[in-house]
This record gives sequence, structure tokens and C-alpha cells, in this order.
Amino acid sequence: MQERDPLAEQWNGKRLGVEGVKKELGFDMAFNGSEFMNLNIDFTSFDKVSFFDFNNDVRDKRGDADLFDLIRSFKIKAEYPADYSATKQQLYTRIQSTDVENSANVAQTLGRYLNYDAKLKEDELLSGFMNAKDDAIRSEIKQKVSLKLKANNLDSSMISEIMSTLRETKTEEEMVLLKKAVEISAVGQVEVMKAMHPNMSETEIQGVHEYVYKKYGAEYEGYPSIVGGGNNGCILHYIENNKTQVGNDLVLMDLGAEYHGYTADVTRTIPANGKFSPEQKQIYDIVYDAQEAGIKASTVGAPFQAPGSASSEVIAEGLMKLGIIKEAKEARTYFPHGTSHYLGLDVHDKGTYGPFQANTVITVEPGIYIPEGSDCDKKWWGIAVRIEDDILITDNGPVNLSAGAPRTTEAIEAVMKQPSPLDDFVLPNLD
Ligand SMILES: [Mn+2]
Repeated sequence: MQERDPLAEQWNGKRLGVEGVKKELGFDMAFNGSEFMNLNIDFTSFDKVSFFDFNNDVRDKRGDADLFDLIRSFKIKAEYPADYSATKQQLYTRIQSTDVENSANVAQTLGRYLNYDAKLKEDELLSGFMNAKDDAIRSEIKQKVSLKLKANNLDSSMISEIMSTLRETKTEEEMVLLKKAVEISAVGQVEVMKAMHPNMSETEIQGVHEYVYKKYGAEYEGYPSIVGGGNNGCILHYIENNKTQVGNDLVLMDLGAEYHGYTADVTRTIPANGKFSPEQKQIYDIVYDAQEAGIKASTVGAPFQAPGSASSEVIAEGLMKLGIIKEAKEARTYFPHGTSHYLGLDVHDKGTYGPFQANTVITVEPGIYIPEGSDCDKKWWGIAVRIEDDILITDNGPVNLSAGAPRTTEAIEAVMKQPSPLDDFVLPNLD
């Protein structure tokens, strides 16, 4: 813990301190940073020391027991090797646990890592295993790898596996918070549908969503808000949001409130002028059908890829029918991302990627993006549609937690006709 310090707290806010942490967060044991620095603990005497490997992104600040110093102190106490790498360690573990039948396969898998990471490639054991000519050489290297693994008790993968299992399925208490984050985000979409006007700017639209979040007490946005009019919607992580008028374009809005640590992730795509053009509607309806298929496939026991396969099939078929592509495999050009990720404490939450279990929350978010200049009829250019909902997988089938925000073109157009309190919100002219 950061030590209590009245002066520092006056400037930068309250610190819990050792007693506060025990009382308010329920920890049995807590130390001030300086105490941990001096703590006489022999990490090498444990079977395993489990930790997330460190990113080199912590700066050494003024104090002599800040996070930077604590990491350094831990590394010394745990005899953390200077050339330690979590990926290397994982690959060693994979080599160690492989049997003869699979060893050639594992060697092939190594290539995928080593060819993208020069540092890993320098490792003689890894390179040796990858390039080994036969099983005999591989089993020789395997023995050396085992010795190397025994050389220390550091384990940077176990915690990650535990967290993946814990975070994939949600407890009842977590669901209360996550549902609230999703419902807040859905209301944001509805309020923006009512307020939307061709004269609005992307950043102003973003502001309306985020105001709704704050009004409900959501502390943050779960991730940088994406509001893209027309062609801007084709940029998957468009966060500039700096077009000054959305005009008659479709506006793609991918935003989520973060409420007490839990994050929603909801996308709606709506016509700024309140009415889908025939071309916009044709593309939209394909994405809608793809999403319906994806949601339907999100059932207990189904493989993680099930919604993605279901959605991709509908999109490929739809694009072929409209003559935008000729073969199903070209669909990737206009739908270049995955359909689902876990959702929870993180917008891309951790999980095992095994078959779906009850009480898991995933997104289902197919899209079609046709940038200007694409190899198809010009009338489709600049159309970008993504529809994203947050789906709770249960024993009784998928439940759409973000259903509060309309999804069909008819329902969206109907809500856009409703008045908005922002219609009368006029600020003084500053010219
Ligand atoms: Mn998402």
C-alpha cells in the first residue's frame, strides 16, 4: 500500500492505508510499500510463485517504495532472471508436456511464435525444437527444457488460467452490475436516436451517450467511444469522432458504460436523417439477420466459434445475393473481424474459449463495411453497419441484455420520430 500521507492526500486524494485495506477490501494481510521492500521473505522456498509477468510500463517516481521499486524488490527476492519471458516460459511448458506423437505438431506451432519474435528465436532450445529433424532430437531437447523449467519456481501462466476460468462465468452479484452497465448503454442509444439530427457532429453524439452514462452514475466509458458517420464507420476503431456534421449518412455508434467496474459494449447504426435509404436498408438487414443467427447459436455447450460461423454464413450469402461479392470467401473483405468476445470487468474479458457455459456474457456483433473505392457498385460505397448486443448465455437459451435499444430498421425509425429533451437545449451563439 501507499503509506498514508496527509499532504499527498490533500493534493491527490485519499489513500486507504494498511488498516483501510483490511477493513474496506477484506484483505487479511497488507503492507506499506516500504515494509514490503524490507520484508524478509524467501520466495525461492515456495513450490511455485505465481504472478502476471511485468510489462515495462511502470516509471520510477519520486518515492523510494513506489510500484517501480516494489517490482524491482520482488524480482530480487524471487530471483527473477534478467532474460525471463512469460511467452518463453509457456512454450517451454508446452514442450515439456508434449508426448512423442504430438511433438512434431508442437514444433510447428512454435514457428508461429518464433517467426514473429526475434528474441524468442534467439533461444537455442526453442529454435532447436522447432528445427529438429526427428523425434530423437526433440526428446533430447525436451529433457533440457525440463531442467531449465526446474531452475526456478516462477509461474506466469497459472494465474492467467485461474482468472480466465473465474472471469468467464459471472456470479449473481456480478450480473447485477453488468446488467446495469448494459441497460444504461441501451438507454444511451435510445436517447441518441431521439436526439439525432443531420446537423449534429460526431463528438456531440458521443457526448449525449456519455452524458446518459454519467446521469446514471456510471463512472467511466468502458473503452474509447466510437462514433463514425458514413465512411468513417468503415474504420473499425475510429475514435477521432471529428466530423462536424453527420449529414444524411448512417452513423455507427459503438459505446459502453462502465458501471462499478463492469463494462457494456453496445453498437447501433442509424440513419442521421431518420430514414434508411434503400441501399442502407439492404445492407442493414443482412447484418441484422446475421446477428439473429449469431445470437441463436449462443447456447450452452456450443463452441466459442458458433456465433461467428453462423453470422459469417448469412453475411456471405447476403453479399452474394446483392452482387457485392462473387464467392463466399470474399466476405472477409467486408466483414474482417470476429463476431464475439467475452464481456465483464474488461470489454474484452478473459475466458477459456471452451464450449459455452451458463452465466457467460458475450457480444454478438457482425458488421459489413464498404469503404469508398471498394470493388463493387458505387451505390454501396461509404455504407458501414455494425449491430452489437450483449448476450447472456443461460440453460434456457440466449438472453439479449441490450434489447432495450431497438434493432430493426422499422423500430429504429419509429424511435427516431420521438421528441428529445435535447430538441429544446439551445446554447448561446458564440460567433
Ligand atoms: Mn465489442
